[in-house]
Amino acid sequence: MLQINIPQGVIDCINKTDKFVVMAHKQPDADTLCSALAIESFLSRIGKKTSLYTAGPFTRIETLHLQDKFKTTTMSDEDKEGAVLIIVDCNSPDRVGFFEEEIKEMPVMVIDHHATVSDFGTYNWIDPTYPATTLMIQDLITFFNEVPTPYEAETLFLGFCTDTGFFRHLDHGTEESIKRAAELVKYGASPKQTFTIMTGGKNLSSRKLMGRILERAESYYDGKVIVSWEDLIDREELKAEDRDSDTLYQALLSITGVEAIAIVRQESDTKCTVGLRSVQDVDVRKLAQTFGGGGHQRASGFAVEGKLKDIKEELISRFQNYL
Ligand SMILES: [Mn+2]
Repeated sequence: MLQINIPQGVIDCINKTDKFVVMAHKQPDADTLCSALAIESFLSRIGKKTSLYTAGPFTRIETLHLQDKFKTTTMSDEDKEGAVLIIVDCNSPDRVGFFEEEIKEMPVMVIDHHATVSDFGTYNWIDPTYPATTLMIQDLITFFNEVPTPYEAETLFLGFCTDTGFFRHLDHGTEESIKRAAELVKYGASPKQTFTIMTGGKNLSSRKLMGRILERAESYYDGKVIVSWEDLIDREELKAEDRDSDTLYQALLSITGVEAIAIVRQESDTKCTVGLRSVQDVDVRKLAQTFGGGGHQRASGFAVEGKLKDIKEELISRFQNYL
């Protein structure tokens, strides 16, 4: 059961502060961007001075239309002077990218639903029972006896839908989240338009890249684990940037008997990133943590130095401890 349980320090800080810098994490997804946009919109309409930043880059198709609302350069003194920094959807300083150094002298408020808790932040509101950070922002607006504007409702709904896989990741006991989503529809969000933003905009090369990754998928541990990969050559040959991870993960997770999947992506000759997903019980966050990554129980990832082949083999071997 989701309850509005905002720490008093966060509320007091919003009440007594006139100026905020709102920041989304680096390599932003829709949840962090939409959380930032909605809280910025809310704070500015209750009379606060605000500015919006992220280190970017904007790579996810469903976030491209949000890009021009954010500053992606070093903070200006005008924005920074006397401001409290609000960071949404992450709770460690390295997740803000190149801003890490310059935010050190600022008071920081962290609003996040990830379980990894650091002592970063002067005012923290961290609650992993929320399925999306946007839902926390929605509760914050409600707490201040306001309702979302149509723009805020639409924005909050997009963040909520991307983090919940358009409700697919919501299990029993999530009726409070769905009630809040219904409120957003009441105040101006369209599920139909949101689904189009989330699933449209693809190009042929991304489908072909997905085809290659599916073709290469191999099964381990009696079919419980599926691992596949993509390398630099794939992306160069296909001129593909985006592989549409969500659709790809879905396709592999839907195989009978599969409990978890991993896709290794070569980023350079010496570096790879790995995306992990599980159907139900396998805790892929714990597995990702052994490589220095993190995330959620059923969705996690990490970046690691090494050759694609070696990383893949090490990953397959470490899986046995988590099945
Ligand atoms: Mn999130």
